[in-house]
Amino acid sequence: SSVQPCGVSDDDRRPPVNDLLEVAQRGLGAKPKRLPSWLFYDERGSALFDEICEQPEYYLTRCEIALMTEHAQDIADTLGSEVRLVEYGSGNARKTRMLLQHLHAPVAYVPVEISPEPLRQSVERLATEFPQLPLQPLCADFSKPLRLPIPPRAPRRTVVYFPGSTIGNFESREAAVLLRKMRNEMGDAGGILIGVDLKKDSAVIEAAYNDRAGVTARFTLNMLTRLNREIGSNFELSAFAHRAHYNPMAGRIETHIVSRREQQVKVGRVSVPFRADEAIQVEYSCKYSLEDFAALAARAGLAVLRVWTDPEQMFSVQYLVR
Ligand code: AVJ
Repeated sequence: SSVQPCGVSDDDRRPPVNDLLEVAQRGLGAKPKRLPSWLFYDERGSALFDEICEQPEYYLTRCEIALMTEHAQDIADTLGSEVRLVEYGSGNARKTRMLLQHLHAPVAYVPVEISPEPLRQSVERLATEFPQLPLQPLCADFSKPLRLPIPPRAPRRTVVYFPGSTIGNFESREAAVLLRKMRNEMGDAGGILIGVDLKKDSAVIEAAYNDRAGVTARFTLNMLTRLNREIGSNFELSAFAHRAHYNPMAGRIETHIVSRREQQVKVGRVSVPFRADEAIQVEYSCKYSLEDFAALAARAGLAVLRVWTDPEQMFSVQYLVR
């Protein structure tokens, strides 16, 4: 229910103003300590995430790209012609190009991304690849109310594209709230095309978040590097560790930054005490069965119209409508 004050930024391509110091102090003052996962995605964090996607253990991206490749035509036909595509958390927009290549007479593409540099780069590349397609980038936090740009002509429908199983980063209550927000933005005739990671052997899931090359560990700890740079905190990187465990009861990976010893960290004027082995909770990655996800969609007033999945049911791409 937080309403964005109007006129905060005249230029919607600029990143939203977030008081990082306040966010960090609030999270580190909570019990247990936690920091929001969107803090991962500064420029280096976004690059590290791209590197995670190339790790052999991180099956999500490979599975989703395979699904998008195999079913591109069917998906485009399901979305129909003259679509305005709004992508939440577009990053490098790799899967999007596969979709855009097959869409019938798309009206506009609106990438919504909190990290300005990846947004700028992906728009630059898409502009050369799709010279006919109006691009309307929006640098914003997609969990806040969005002011979508006015489309160049009236679309037949607005489709929100939310790939990558990013929905998994939200606990079920927030996930339902976010889906309902998308439902409002897409309007009566619209739809949501969403990537959803599925429940499977927990060893396979855990390996995906503990790659051998240690890229995920670097990605996790980069959050502290970012805070040190942007708010002048003094986290000592070697005194913290990455930890990701699958919680089978909750059906999710729970990622923590763990203090290797008792220590104090300066965060602005505040000195934050850590016990040895004390953890900061930084990310959930929820996994769903197809039934679980249909129930979640229903809570948001949405129905699952189509599901595309692989024979092993590793991952799914789903189309939701009112
Ligand atoms: C981009 C949120 C889908 O949770 O799998 C990857 C982020 N974190 N490895 C995920 C992530 C650690 C990723 N999402």
